[in-house]
Amino acid sequence: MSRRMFFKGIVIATAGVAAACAPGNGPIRGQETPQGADAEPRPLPIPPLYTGELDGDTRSFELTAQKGQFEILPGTTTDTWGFNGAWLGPTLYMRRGEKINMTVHNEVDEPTVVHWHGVHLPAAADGGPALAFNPGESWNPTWTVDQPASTCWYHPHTHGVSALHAYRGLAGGLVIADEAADNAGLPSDYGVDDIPVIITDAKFDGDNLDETIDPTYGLLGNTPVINGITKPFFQAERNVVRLRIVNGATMRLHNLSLGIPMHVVGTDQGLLDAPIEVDSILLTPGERVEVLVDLAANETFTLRSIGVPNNGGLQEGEIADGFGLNERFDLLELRGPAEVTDPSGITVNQLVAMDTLDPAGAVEREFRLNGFQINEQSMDLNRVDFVVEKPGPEVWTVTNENADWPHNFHIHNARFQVLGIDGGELAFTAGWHDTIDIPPLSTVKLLVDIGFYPDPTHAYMYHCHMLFHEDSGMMGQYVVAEPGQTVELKQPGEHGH
Ligand SMILES: [Cu+2]
Repeated sequence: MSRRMFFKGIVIATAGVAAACAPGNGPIRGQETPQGADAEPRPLPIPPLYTGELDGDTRSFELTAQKGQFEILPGTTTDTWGFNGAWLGPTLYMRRGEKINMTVHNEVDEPTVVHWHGVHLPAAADGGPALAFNPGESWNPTWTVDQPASTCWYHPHTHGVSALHAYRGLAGGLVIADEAADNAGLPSDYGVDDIPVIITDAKFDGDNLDETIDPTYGLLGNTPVINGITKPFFQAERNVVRLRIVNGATMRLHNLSLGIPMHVVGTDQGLLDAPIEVDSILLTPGERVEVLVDLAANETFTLRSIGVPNNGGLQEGEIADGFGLNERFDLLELRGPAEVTDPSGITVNQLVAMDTLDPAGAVEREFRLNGFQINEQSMDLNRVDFVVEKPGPEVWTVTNENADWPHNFHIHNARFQVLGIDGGELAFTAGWHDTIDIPPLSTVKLLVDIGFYPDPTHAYMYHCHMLFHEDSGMMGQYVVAEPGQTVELKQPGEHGH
């Protein structure tokens, strides 16, 4: 089932990138050129599909965070981090109902931890910052898969350095499958017509990753990287192809277009009831989307980042440029098959029966995002912001109080639907999400479904997923406990790695 494409590096001299940095003063990155843009396209690497070891209904995985070297740019060897390899990680495959036995080894030289982004699971397995573990140690989280089929992903969550660890390459896809999705009639031949597209970015200092964190914009790479390399192409064998797109960039918002209609079949938290046709779709950091595309034979299509409309709602165009909202990139060339394999094109009408939730009687909570804080507070590993004491829906109202900063919002161990937005616009709100754009000066109302795994000793996070904001304190934590349970968080070092 698994298939890996190998490629040969092509040595091309890369054009130097003008350093437009004015320290402390917010460089304007809008004019920078991605490195490797002049190189010949290389075949898209497909991360190996890792199905683990299945024993009865228990699926076991082993991941090692390690250091390596990788040719992100053709002809340039760059020091990187990866899971089970030099850079990025395998695509984990698991099915609803299975017990997961995960072992993670830390072979990098800093404490790290892995968060299973989008997965509903006990807090002790969630991979929040309190669970970071040291080099040479291992961590063994376990859980039972109990959520609809979806495209999730995994990345580090070590407090203060989440962005840096993800940027160095610690990120991978995670596919949850179930029977309803098996029967939805979607392309599902991994690497053939079911293609992971993990978007990250990089900037380079000589051969190596430039890890300079800008005080305004964070780690915003000027060079888009798809499944680990710059400027890839994918040669399709079939004309109808499913793309599972992950925005794994630490700070960059991507408004994606292919020049032909894309049929959205799934969002962060699973499949829609029916496809929705779009010309473009905005993915903020952490978000995923599954789309079907119909590639005409012998034609070439380019997945592009076409810039966020209307400066993403920011008041100042110059600041929007600094956040890269007006930059355009060619991300991935999709080459149609030699001949049409599915002459009727995209024919899927009905996908799954999407879960619904009644907001009646929901607990209400309010979150105000401002600077690097939520509700005037910075992340504190010792503070529990609230306790969820009963299963059932909650209504969360999330406001971006900044006129000139983009933010988004991610909730661990949860899925939500968008009930509405005031003071801004969200182009696509259908389906279940776990991460959503909160445009400047807007208030987004969410109907939240939290996984109920009571444990008064471990917390779940909610935060802005622009990772520089999260690392700088824009994060809070909640605990799920039975009513009356005494909440007392275990401290780092008490987790028994
Ligand atoms: Cu933010």
